Amino acid sequence: MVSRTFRTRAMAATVAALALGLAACGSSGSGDSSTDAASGGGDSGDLITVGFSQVGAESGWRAANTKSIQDTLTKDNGFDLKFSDAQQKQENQIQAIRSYIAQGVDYIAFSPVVESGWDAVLEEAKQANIPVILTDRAVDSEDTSLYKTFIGSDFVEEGKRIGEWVSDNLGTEPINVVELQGTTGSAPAIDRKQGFEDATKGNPNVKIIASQTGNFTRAEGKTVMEGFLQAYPDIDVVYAHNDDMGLGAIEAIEAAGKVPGKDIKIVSIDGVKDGMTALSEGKINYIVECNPLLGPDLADIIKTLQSGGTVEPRIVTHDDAFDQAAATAALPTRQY
Ligand code: GZL
Repeated sequence: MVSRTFRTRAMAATVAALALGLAACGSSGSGDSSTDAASGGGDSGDLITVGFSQVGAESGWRAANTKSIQDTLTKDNGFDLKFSDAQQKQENQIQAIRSYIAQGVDYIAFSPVVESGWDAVLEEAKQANIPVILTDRAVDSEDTSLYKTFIGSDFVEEGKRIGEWVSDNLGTEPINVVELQGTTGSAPAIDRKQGFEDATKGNPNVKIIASQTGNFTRAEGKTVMEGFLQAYPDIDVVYAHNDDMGLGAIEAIEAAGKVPGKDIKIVSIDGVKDGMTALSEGKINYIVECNPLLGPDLADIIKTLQSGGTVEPRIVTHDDAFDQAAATAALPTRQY
């Protein structure tokens, strides 16, 4: 399948070749008025300075996403990466973005911990002529000129795929579902909930009896699941918005003397190694992947813009889905 990402890469390669040609003629390849390249930007010589504000280190997915970005935006690849961890606090991300603006970086990229509250700081970046790239999560700003592109998965689709599998495979009889939501106000939490509801609303057998945030962490997923087990004696399915909360739910279910994957089915999203291992062991029943390896695409996007090219406003990364057999087959070669 030729993903949009592949198309971006092909376009970047073409534009980069053109830029090299122009450079050979003594031009910096600055391109036309559509160029978003901010000249200079710090004391990094020919390196492209990029300020990246990461959500935090809350999950296995986030660790893989951070590694992909740090392994790709290296000096050898032409980048000077300034990286910050916001510990899942929006105020820390806003502070980091303002710091990057003050440093005069060439580009700012970030994964917004929540959808709202970004217009002011993104307007400051725009006034400073620093292009912004959204990775992983979206913002709800009406003004799409505040950022160059949003690259990440389609979270509504992920929730729908989970809901369709639950409806088709478990919803043949009445089932009580408890939902471990991601971080309140975050795009993945909002959209994964919506997608699941859209996919299951036509099946009267599927009933969501409780829904609460576990903030995408294993510990909080376990705590919330312990509460659910206390409050609801007849839980059939756990819908976890990410593997880490699903793994926390496994701990709670086992502590309650029940068998995860059998007494209580679990479905989740991400496809990180620990989640896929639990799936291959039958403790989780189905996983929809959310590809965290966004580093190469981010590098392609920046190089395309730096060479005077333009990129699509929305780049959707490809996600696969796994049952137990598929997880067992995929594990030996998984990159994360
Ligand atoms: C999704 C990403 C989510 C993951 C979680 O793209 O933002 O945040 O699903 C992570 O594991 O914490």
